[in-house]
Amino acid sequence: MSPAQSSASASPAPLVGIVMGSRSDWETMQHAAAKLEALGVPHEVRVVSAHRTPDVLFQYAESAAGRGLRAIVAGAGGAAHLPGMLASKTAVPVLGVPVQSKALNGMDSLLSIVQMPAGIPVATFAIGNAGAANAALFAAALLAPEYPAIGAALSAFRARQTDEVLANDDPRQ
Ligand code: RP5
Repeated sequence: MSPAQSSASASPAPLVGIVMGSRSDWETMQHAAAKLEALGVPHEVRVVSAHRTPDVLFQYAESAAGRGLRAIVAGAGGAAHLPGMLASKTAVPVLGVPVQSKALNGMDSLLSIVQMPAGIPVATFAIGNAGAANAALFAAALLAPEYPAIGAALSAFRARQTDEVLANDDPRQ
């Protein structure tokens, strides 16, 4: 599934924006899109680069609240400025996903995203696929009080997850 296909299937009225610094981040960020899709959370997916398309970044952040976005899941790798720059231009909560970089295994991404100065918060998740998935689950949790169907889908997901562990609790089998 490409970012464009995921975006098309999410219409109308996205509540969550998934953005990433490069198409190469999609391998990681598709795990966020898959979780939102599974929970029935309307979302959109875009490539927005802090370094290569800074004007698009500003436009995206400045229009986010007005377009109804309630959270932005932002993934980037290396000198990962995207989540912090988005957060500096919008009050919509930004959930940062450090993409696992080739050179430094994502430690550069993690530190770039997590070490925000006081005043502009970015909620930072784990490096890589787990972080992408958890950022989506967190966005769903933010929406759950206002959207009962999302809350119910989230509860069902967690119950299934628990049941799967309980049903397979002998690692030798
Ligand atoms: C960052 O640079 C992107 O978020 C990506 O993780 C990294 C490498 O980008 P590409 O060179 O693969 O486009 O801005």
